[in-house]
Amino acid sequence: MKVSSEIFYCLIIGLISTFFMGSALESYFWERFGSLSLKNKICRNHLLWTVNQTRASQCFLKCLKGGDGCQAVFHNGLASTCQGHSLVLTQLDDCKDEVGSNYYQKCSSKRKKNCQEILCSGQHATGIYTIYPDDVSNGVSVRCDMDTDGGGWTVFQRRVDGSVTFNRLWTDYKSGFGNKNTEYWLGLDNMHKLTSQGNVTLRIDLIVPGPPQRSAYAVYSKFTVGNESSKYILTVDGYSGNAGNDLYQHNGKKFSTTDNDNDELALNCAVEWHGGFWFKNCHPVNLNGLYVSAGIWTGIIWKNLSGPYVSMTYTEMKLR
Ligand SMILES: [Ca+2]
Repeated sequence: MKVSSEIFYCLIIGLISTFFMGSALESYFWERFGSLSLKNKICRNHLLWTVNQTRASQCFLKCLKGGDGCQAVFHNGLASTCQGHSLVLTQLDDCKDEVGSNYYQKCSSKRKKNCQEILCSGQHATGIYTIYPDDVSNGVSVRCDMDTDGGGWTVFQRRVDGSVTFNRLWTDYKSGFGNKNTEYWLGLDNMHKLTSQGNVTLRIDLIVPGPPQRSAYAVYSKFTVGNESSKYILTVDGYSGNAGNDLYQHNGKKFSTTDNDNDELALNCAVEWHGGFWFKNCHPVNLNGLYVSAGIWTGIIWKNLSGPYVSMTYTEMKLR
């Protein structure tokens, strides 16, 4: 009964929204948010308005018609309340229990640009999906992390077992390489497309070998990768996490590979440290170094966690 009512909402709201949105020619459906436990919760994050409304379909319509940036709603049929929110919630900040409340986000029926939109379409399993980073490109196969902090993360760098070499030339880093099921690099051109439309968060998950083995993460609320003529310049800011803010020292740096030296060292950092990265005069962070190297600074380095000697055994860099 629950499923059929959601399909009903999908069809009806799709038709109604096409009617009301007119020239936009875009329809929407509504996805009950699955990855976070927001059932029987209500949250104040990004709250736009609250109205009395018994029916979920009317609550969706108010959000669609408002022209106020409404992206998601909390609806409580028991309490007859409808709240519009300007952003899709991904963290359980400022939330409290409220029996009968459900959270829904507005999902576009267009081609999915990233893993957040894949998640919104109701696909909640971590795995390999096809996304369309802009209107002109063909589909790109990517790994989506649907588990970490609400999911919807487009993974663009992954090291797990050393099966793929990251000591590669400019054209490989530009276009991407590796295997999405094990280790891969999505490619700088795609990373530029995925970050050039603003409001992108970077997350990095790491495992530091033991004993005892431990995990750590860093989040940057601002993240962009420039285009090729800027040498894919890196912008990161707004750190949070427990790994340390080491990557901020790479903010504003150009990408370098063994055959394309754009760093601030007389030598080429990519040659010295065996992989492409946004080097300055080398690195507190080098996640494309040699897998589990025993050398000094040659491994997969996050200085605050590893110092120069310890190489991470697992990395994922992802955006949302
Ligand atoms: Ca240099």
